[in-house]
Amino acid sequence: MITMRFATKAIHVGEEPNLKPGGYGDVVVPIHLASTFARKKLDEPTAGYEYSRTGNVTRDALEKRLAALEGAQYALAFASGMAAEATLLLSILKQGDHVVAFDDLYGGTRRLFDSVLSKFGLRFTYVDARDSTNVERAINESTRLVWLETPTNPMMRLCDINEISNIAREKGLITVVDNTFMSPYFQSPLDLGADIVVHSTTKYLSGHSDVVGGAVVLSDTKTYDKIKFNQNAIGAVPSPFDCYLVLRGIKTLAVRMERHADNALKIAEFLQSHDKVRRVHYPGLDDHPQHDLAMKQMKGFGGMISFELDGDLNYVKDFLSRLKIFIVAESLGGVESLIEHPALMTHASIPRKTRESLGITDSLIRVSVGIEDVDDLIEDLRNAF
Ligand code: P1T
Repeated sequence: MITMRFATKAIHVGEEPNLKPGGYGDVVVPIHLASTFARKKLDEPTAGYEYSRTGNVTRDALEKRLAALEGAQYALAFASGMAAEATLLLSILKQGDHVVAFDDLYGGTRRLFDSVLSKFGLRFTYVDARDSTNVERAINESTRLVWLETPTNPMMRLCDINEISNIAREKGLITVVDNTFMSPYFQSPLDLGADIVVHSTTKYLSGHSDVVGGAVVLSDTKTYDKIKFNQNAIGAVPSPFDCYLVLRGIKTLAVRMERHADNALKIAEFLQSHDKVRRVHYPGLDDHPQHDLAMKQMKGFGGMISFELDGDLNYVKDFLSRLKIFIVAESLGGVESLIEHPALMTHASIPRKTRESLGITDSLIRVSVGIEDVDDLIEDLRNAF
């Protein structure tokens, strides 16, 4: 077997042409639409698949590729990032279990924890995980899991995956990292010591804002078996067409991520120099308080920036309405540049007080920098100021 580097795996793993007798040598995996699979005789097994909720050819190809990119044994694909998160936690936790989580998380993740899973007896404590000792101090005898996002959505804060995974492992806890913002191209949490990675494949992995999906990636067989059981039992699986779209998007992940990051650094520097901007949060800037950690644990700084405008909500609204290329919309990671207002959009479900204590004020804006010509993007921002 030839050793493949990242960009090669992103194109080939899971999609090897079948040149065995009966195979057609497809260069692109077929969108395998069958919901069910025939058996010759009741007591004879099927040819490998029974029912597409349980397993599907196109989904298998995607799961193989996702596992390869994160350097893992297994991946499980889901109908959304939230479906991946919910199925994961329902699979490995039980009533009374306690989770320590980074306080600055995607609003939907906090909503899942606080408004859904807490009703089933799971308990959550949020800490500022920029300081690993805050995580350590929050662990109690019921804690089973540590949940991290790094960089966080939307404040672009980092936590030390290796340091926190070591603390967790010593206490027998599982560490989960939501790697959506970096994608496997720029960050490899499992290599840094984490146990499980989750993704919203809606974002950089698919890359074109045309599909919603999620994934759980890991190497421990026992844990995989539990999640696999619940992937089928709960059933929040992606359609074969959605799997195809994510597989197709992943092929260009390496080149897209490079361009996202190049553009983002230039835009972050432009924003930093503008007198209508109070602060820019981008881990690639020298003055990001955790720039050194970013250099240590990430292979690039990604395409996400947040910044504080020097003005009130009305100025923010006017600024957004004057943009011509940036599209005002939730989500991120697509080829087109998106811009949004976390307090009124992605993080609106978090109570105002909590939001503001995290820094998600009315003047905070989040940008997902696309791969357009960066000079056009900068001109668009300049005109809108
Ligand atoms: O949207 P969905 O595919 O269900 O993924 C949820 C999710 C999980 N984790 C992170 C870090 C995310 O950013 C998201 C979704 N985020 C947005 C829609 C957003 O605009 O931030």
